[in-house]
Amino acid sequence: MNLNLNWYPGHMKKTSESIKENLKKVDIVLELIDARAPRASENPMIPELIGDKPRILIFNKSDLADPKENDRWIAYYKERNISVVSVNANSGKGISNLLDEVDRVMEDKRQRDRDRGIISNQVRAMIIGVPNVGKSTLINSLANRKSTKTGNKPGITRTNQWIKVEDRMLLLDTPGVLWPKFQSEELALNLAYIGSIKDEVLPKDEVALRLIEKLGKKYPDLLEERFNISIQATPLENMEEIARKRGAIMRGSEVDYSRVTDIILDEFRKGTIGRISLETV
Ligand SMILES: Nc1nc2c(ncn2[C@@H]2O[C@H](COP(=O)(O)OP(=O)(O)OP(=O)(O)O)[C@@H](O)[C@H]2O)c(=O)[nH]1
Ligand SMILES: [Mg+2]
Repeated sequence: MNLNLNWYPGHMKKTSESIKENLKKVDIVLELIDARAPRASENPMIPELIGDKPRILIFNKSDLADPKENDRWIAYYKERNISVVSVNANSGKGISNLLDEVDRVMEDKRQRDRDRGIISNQVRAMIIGVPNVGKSTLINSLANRKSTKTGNKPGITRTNQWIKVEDRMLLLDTPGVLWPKFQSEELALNLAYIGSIKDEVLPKDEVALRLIEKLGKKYPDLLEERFNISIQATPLENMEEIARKRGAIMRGSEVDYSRVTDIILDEFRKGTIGRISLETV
């Protein structure tokens, strides 16, 4: 498939450059990754960019991920002494754990501040992550009000914005950022499945076909159950079977590939096919 691996819109390049600038203004980095695809959604440039600034890795959309795989990933990062929490920014599940973790990670700096006579307990945190991962939703959840715009497609947040959470936190919402080169086609596809890459720049029907191929191998039972099909020999046959079951058929009984593509991507992204992890430890 001809998925453009070097796709890199201008506003995202700018954002990536501004990460460095923003870092000077904050105490801590909260990096959101998608629990369904932690490897694809972690920005490989961040460790280098942030230097010794503390970072917490936040597994968001954990409600959509396979719980067993999610636990394995969390354990994997903890074993490597990487600070990590699992949340659902929509419902607020895990938010209190996140606040505890922020306190824990910030304790050293607070002590140093107190020693120097500074008594502010305010934490300035920068929220980063790939487009559509839930950054603005998490901020609204932390602030307990709708302070930033959210939406179920990438590219909603356009500029940086500070949001105050009582007196305890100052959060910097940032536009989602992708990196200049995806490490592999598989990881790029995972970003496409979870909705971090604008559909308009994707060969959408091929992406849906590859998703069906992947789910047919990893989660055949979920596919069969959701679409009321029996797994066929090829992904294309599965896709066509789904189209027939859902009435995505044009005049002359031809499969409407564009409609079945939308059904597959939409239902995967909403989690209606089931709780699915695209990557294993
Ligand atoms: N199921 C589920 N959906 C979530 C969760 N967090 C966010 N969402 C949904 O994901 C979509 C994107 O959320 P946003 O908060 O706009 O994402 P963002 O990272 O700010 O996106 P950009 O500003 O475009 O970079 C919205 O439809 C949210 O409702 C979550 O934990 N679980
Ligand atoms: Mg946003």
